[in-house]
Amino acid sequence: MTIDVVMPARNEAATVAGNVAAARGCAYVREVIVIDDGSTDGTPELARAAGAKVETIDGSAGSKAHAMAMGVAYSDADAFLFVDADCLGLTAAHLDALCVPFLDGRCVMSIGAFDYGEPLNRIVRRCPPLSGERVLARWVFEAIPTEHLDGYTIEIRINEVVAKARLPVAIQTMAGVTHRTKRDKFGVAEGLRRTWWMFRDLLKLLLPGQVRWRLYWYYLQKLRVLQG
Ligand SMILES: Nc1nc2c(ncn2[C@@H]2O[C@H](COP(=O)(O)OP(=O)(O)O)[C@@H](O)[C@H]2O)c(=O)[nH]1
Ligand SMILES: [Mg+2]
Repeated sequence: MTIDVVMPARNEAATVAGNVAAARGCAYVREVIVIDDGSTDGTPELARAAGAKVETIDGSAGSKAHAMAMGVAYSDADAFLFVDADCLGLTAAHLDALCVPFLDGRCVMSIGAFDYGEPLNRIVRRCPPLSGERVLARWVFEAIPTEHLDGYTIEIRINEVVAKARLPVAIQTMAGVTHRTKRDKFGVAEGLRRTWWMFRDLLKLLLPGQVRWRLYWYYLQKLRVLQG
């Protein structure tokens, strides 16, 4: 079973090298592929210097979802470990721990949640997971219809494929891991605006004809929460 890391990155100069290093240190990873998309801050150069293979998308209609699809298309791996380029505190040990239940065959997708502290983590582990840090079989990603590859909703679309097939997912909190928030990256006003856009896109998924509510029930029934 080969696993490649796909790391979508747009203007993540502050954190990309550290996350590439963590990904390269993961014992189960073959290659780290960074998909850059119009970065203007040296992100691709920093990623390459840290040992990643870097592909740059030349297109203005990009999104994180399209970058992920591009990474999958570039690679012939059996499975993908998606890692955001803006994580803080992420180490190879966190990624090893994500891969183990997946490689053991305990789940078709293994997710790492950010550490919000207890008791919040217990709740977060049971919410519809939005975390970008996850390892999954190639077929899961390829089962997402092309028209569902869109911005901030990609994680929910991945969940949808797995829940529809009634397959188990494992989730664990990655101790000490968070990310640079939109506020950190863009300042208060622009950060709030972008956070609103994200929630707006996610709320649209609740409209009729989008993601069915009952899939969350199927997801919960098959969920393996590794830390209780
Ligand atoms: N290549 C590419 N990466 C993107 C794009 N949008 C976001 N990303 C990356 O995807 C990851 C998650 O995006 P982020 O904005 O942090 O989303 P959030 O964690 O939900 O706030 C980060 O590594 C971003 O740099 C994009 O349009 N193209
Ligand atoms: Mg982020």
